[in-house]
Amino acid sequence: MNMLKTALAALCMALAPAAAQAQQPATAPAAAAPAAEAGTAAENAATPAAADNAATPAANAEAAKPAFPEAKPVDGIGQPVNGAIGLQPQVTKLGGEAHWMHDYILMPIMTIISLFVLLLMLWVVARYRAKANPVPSKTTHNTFIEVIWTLVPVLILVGIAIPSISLLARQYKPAPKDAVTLKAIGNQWYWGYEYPDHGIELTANMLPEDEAKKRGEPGLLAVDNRVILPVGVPIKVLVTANDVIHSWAVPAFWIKMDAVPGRTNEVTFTIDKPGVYYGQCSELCGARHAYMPIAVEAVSPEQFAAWVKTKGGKMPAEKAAEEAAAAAAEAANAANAANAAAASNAAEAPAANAANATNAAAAATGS
Ligand SMILES: [Cu+2]
Repeated sequence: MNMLKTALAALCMALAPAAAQAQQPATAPAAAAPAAEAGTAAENAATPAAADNAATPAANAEAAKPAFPEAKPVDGIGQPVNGAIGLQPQVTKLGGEAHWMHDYILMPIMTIISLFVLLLMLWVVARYRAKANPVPSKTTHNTFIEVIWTLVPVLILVGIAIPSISLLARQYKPAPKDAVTLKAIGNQWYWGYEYPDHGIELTANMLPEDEAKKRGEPGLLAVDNRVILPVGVPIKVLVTANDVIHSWAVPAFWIKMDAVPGRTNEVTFTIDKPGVYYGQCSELCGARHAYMPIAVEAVSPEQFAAWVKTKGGKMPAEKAAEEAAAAAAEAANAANAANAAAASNAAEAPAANAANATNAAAAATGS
């Protein structure tokens, strides 16, 4: 009996680590994702080489090397700087306006009000202390001062609200029809991306510190698959999540949008300058919240089209042209079929007439 108990205990202990591992479902998709991505990368790398013989030197390189050369990030652009204060340089028009409003309207107003209140308090403390002012005034109301201290803050707030609300409204203006659509999907703990109009999907996992350093990228911000977007074209980002609330945020674009499971949030911006811009998940989403960075590389529209090709995707115009060609071919086939049917009908008609005549003759003879 004791032997049996010991054996059972040993078995339980042996199974325990396996059970513990089975309780971490989040590790599995995250680990599976890079593997799946590697498969896609290999396929994608194979496609252009097979498609046209005039392949770029990059496509001739081993499959592990990306077919699309990644740009090097520039220090102080699109990434934080040690010891810096203030906001990152903005590369979107609305970001530039918001940055200007922060620096030249909000900060001066805040500074003036804080200093004014501080000086007022210091003056009151000094001037009306018990020693300097032994017989305090019994005044309880002063209508003029009360009107001033109500009216002035109201005017300041209205003055801030007018440009602020108009800026906010422009930030949430729906994207134009020709916008490039990117879908960003938050997962514990990586970002998935889709380009629904181009037929591209990718996942972005953080690069290990040493690998990031090797590539000349900042640690904790570099990813294995960057999001590539064209400059000068409106971008529509649809943000959602698969598990918990995340947030897709890129400071250089002035963008921070919550990624909520079961809901799609939309945000629009136009990037003005090519470059590499980093961001991070900005909603506390779990143990590895700090390790799901965002890296966007903005390139010229021509380079973007080339990248779409290396990923096995198609530009919407190309897709539309192909669809139109297919529809035209189908219409031509239908027309051919109709002609053939008409021709065979025409051939059958005299025969039918002859048969009818024979029948009529037989009937006449019969009667
Ligand atoms: Cu997150």
